[in-house]
Amino acid sequence: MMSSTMKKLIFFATYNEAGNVASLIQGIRKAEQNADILIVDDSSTDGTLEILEGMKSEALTLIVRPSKSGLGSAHLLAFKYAIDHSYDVLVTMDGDLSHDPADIPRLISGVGDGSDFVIGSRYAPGGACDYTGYRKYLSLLGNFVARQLLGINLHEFTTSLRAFKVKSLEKIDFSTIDVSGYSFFLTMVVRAHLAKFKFAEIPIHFHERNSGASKIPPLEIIRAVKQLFYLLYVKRFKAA
Ligand SMILES: Nc1nc2c(ncn2[C@@H]2O[C@H](COP(=O)(O)OP(=O)(O)OP(=O)(O)O)[C@@H](O)[C@H]2O)c(=O)[nH]1
Ligand SMILES: [Mg+2]
Repeated sequence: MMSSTMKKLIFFATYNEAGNVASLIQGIRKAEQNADILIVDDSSTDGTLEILEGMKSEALTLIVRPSKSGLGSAHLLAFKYAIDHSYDVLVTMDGDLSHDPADIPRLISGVGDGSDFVIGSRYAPGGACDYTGYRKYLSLLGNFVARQLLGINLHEFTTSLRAFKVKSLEKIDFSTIDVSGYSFFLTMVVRAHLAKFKFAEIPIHFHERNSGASKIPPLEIIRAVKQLFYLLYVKRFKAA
């Protein structure tokens, strides 16, 4: 399908991103004039909501949940919203300007060219990640180990900058996906692999969050390792 005729939805989740959302929305509007935007905010307390309310338009939908309910469940809500509103393509990203909205058209083209799942990849040739210190090595190692253990030929499993063909998302049974942690992004790759999705990796440059604080709980890494072994079991012994 031609990128220009597709009905497009760009999604990101926010929790206390007051320093980032206005430029992010402007960046998305500049990169994709004909796309709708969906934001799921979990009752931010730093003024994010007031900024979002001020930027609302027919093309920008804001869903506010009553309390912080996790990133995975926010992404799942976006999948369902895209399916229910008959979008052709869904782009997901972070709300802290780590992902460059200028990359969106390249991701959407990947879906236009026939992929079901296009991954914005820091570790594919040509990609880059601005993490420093232990986070740099943790992220590199995590993605390397996932590739080796799972035997899925991708370089990036964990970042949220992705484009989906919405029709293909309908094939996944979301009721059996654990959305409680950040390993949701890894889980989605494995489930899409089992559902025989066609993948594409597009190199991206991942920036440090622009402003505000990280929401990853430090214990998340242990949960992610646990989930990786669980997924290994799922991949070996179960069908999608
Ligand atoms: N609605 C909602 N958004 C969340 C929640 N947790 C994180 N987010 C948003 O999800 C995006 C990614 O979260 P981050 O804390 O930046 O996670 P990260 O990018 O892996 O970590 P950093 O590199 O430290 O920024 C950001 O836009 C957050 O505001 C949540 O529970 N609910
Ligand atoms: Mg971030």
